[in-house]
Amino acid sequence: MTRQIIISNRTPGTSTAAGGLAVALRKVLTERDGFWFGWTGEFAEDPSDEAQFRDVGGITVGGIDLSRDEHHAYYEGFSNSVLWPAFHHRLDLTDMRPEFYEGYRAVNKRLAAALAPHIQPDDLIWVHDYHLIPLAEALRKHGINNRIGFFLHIPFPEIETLNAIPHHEDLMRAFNAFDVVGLQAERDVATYNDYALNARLGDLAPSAGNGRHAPTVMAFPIGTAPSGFAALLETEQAQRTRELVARAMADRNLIIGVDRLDYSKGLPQRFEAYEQLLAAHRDLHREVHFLQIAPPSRDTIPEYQEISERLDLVAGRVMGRFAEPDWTPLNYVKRAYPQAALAGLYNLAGVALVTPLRDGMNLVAHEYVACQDEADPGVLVLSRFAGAAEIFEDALLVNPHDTQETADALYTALRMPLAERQSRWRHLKAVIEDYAVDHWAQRFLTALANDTSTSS
Ligand code: GDG
Repeated sequence: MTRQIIISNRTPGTSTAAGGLAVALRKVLTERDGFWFGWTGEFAEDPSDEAQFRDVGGITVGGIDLSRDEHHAYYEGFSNSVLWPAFHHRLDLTDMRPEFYEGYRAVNKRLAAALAPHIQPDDLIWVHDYHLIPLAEALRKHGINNRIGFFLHIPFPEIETLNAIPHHEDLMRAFNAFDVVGLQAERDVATYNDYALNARLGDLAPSAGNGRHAPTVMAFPIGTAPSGFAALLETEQAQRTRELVARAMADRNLIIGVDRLDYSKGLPQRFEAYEQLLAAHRDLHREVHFLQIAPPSRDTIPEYQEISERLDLVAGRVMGRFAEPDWTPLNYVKRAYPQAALAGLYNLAGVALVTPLRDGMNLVAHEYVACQDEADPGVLVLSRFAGAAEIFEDALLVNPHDTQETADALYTALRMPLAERQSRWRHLKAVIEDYAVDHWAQRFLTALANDTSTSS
């Protein structure tokens, strides 16, 4: 029987909050034999190359520990100080130290060496995200000829930006060792193909001698688990959160934002757009409230501390300018909330502001749609630069750099008649169901299983 192997930087731990992605991938593993593999999440001074396997809630999870130096170069370094900013159009925030790429390659090589002995000839291998681009190439060196797929959760960069990444040809050549490369959006596939053509990636492909062809590159837009969110809305936690916040809000209309505190999410611009809205529309004072939930993320990296401080300043300015003793226009919390509490808040909010400067997909947009009631649905204001914009035609699409445009869309959303809200929401609801995360997993795995680009 074909087994399924899933590989990602972090593996699910016993305490991992069950996000849609984790749930969908776990489901894949409960339906077939196989295991999940990656970094254990543990540090060791002199880590062993032997993979450790254990049972985590009924699925098998394997991995290796890393040394702190390895982790620094591979994770904070090349993955999150080069690839993440560059792939999100922020070359100015990169830190391109040569040892980062070496460390990144070395960790991928160690993961491959630890994994290779556990692979059987019919196993399907699915690798996730930018931390692991060289993994298939490293596995091939161990004689692994299995079908290997890759899914990139973040956007694919513009060509000129990609060209500015040291070793970009070496990195891009590593894609050729996969059979299927899945990207979030058609825009990403178009850029990948352009790069491949311009850089003559075909020429960079490992020679025909090893019998491999260029990978199949396709868009597989990821989604959420709409029925999971519907079920969360029924929980006591969701209902209690909704009630408490509704009471505090009186009859004000809630605008919500939920984002990891990351510079790609456009939070300062979003706060400025809200500031412009309040400056232009006195009629909205005391009538609206903006709640931004922004759990800290990767806060050992200086650029993440900077965005956090910048946001404190903008939030303080908006408060100082517009707050009244009996009205706070803005509530900004740097903390994570349980998913059920989020569901309750999504349900209460009349508008979701999802305005990243660039985003692979953006699952918050899907989650917000999943949590609306047909009788009184809210409006989604969405960045054109999120992958989600390709599938959510019925959102109000904005350029998040243009804070005036965002402020105008916000006003339109707050004043939108019920019939239009319902009609837009019905279309959006159909879209999130179409792209539900388990369909996404099935589509990818079907493409991987049927792929014929590997001649054996
Ligand atoms: C990457 C890509 C792509 C947020 N705050 C809390 C919380 N969250 C959850 C949300 C949502 C997830 O985190 C964020 O997902 P996004 O898709 O918005 O963004 P990234 O984290 O950047 O994800 C992105 C995604 O991968 C999947 O491929 O869509 O483009 O960048 O699920 O709900 N969850 C809880 N408490 C919080 O306070 N429980």
